[in-house]
Amino acid sequence: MKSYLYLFISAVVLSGCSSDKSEDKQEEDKCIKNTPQESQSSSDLLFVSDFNNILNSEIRTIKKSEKSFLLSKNPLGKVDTNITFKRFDEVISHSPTTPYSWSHDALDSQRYELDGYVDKGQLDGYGVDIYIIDSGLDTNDNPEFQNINIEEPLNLSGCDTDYSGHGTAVASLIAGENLGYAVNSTIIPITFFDSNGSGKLSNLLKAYQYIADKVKERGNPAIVNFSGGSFQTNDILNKATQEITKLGVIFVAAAGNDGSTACNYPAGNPNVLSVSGLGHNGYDIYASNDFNYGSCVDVYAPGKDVVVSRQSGYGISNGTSFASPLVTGILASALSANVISPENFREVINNNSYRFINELEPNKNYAITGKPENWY
Ligand SMILES: [Ca+2]
Repeated sequence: MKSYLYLFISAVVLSGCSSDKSEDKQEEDKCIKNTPQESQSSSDLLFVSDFNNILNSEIRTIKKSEKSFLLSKNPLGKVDTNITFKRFDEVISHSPTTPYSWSHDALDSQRYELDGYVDKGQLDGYGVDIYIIDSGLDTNDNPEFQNINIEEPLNLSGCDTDYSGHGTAVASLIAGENLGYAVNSTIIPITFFDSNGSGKLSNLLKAYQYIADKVKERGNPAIVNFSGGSFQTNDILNKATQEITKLGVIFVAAAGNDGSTACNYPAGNPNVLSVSGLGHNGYDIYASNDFNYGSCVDVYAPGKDVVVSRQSGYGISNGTSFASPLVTGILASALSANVISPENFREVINNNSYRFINELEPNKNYAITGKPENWY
């Protein structure tokens, strides 16, 4: 089934994440002043018996005498839950230069050829829960989300809508009617980033706890997408990230837009599939020096000039923020069809994706394609 993307993005409307500085300031204040709701933690806590105690203090010293799951394996000193995580996007100020999204055009080819057509295949992610930790999801008057399945959203930022548009853009690449690869998956939005595009570790851990509880409760195959990160990490974040993936959850995160080999977290955690961005035509990995590369990257996907949903229309954005959800949507579709499992997905990606050879890491870096053999 082929569709020509020009047809559904002919009325491209570009708007940045922020249209008015003074309004942004008000929005930012409103989001930050609101007290985040408490974790929905049940008695079946994933992490520690005193997990909420950790969350309730920004910096807390855990005494060795305290019994906790984490402490038993990872003695902790000060837990800085004030670490700040940023979203990995760059707002593009120019209008689209192509009538269709090169990202989707490239992804239906095993070697990233651009033929002007988009084939998203037959799979749709049905039965898979996708947790999107981001800035929220605004579906109002948005043609991409008329039929989206949304359940059990969680708001940790206090923002009453997706002011930046980042989460909405990310969601469109996962489950948008035209832009998404998992249109029949169930989206569980977790509003984490405030209108300034940042969020604290304390809230990220709450998001993790919520995901853990819901995964156990719902019993569905699950994927997490986090298009953000921090250079800082600590034992509790590393352990919590690992615990999420131990539940059989595929965790996908953006590698970062620093143009370096440095690790952002949680992408840098070995349990997380770290996604970086490709430039135009798929070959130009380092074209803009924007995207991270090297050993902290597991897979590449289009991240430059990606058409995304912006408010009620479309726009173009850059960033590993957008490479990550492309991978998430494709993996959700493959997971739905039992083409991959949480145990073998890395191997399947390795064996089926287009491999880039470069001087830094021969035979290591590869790019996911939306249509590897036998995927659909
Ligand atoms: Ca194509």
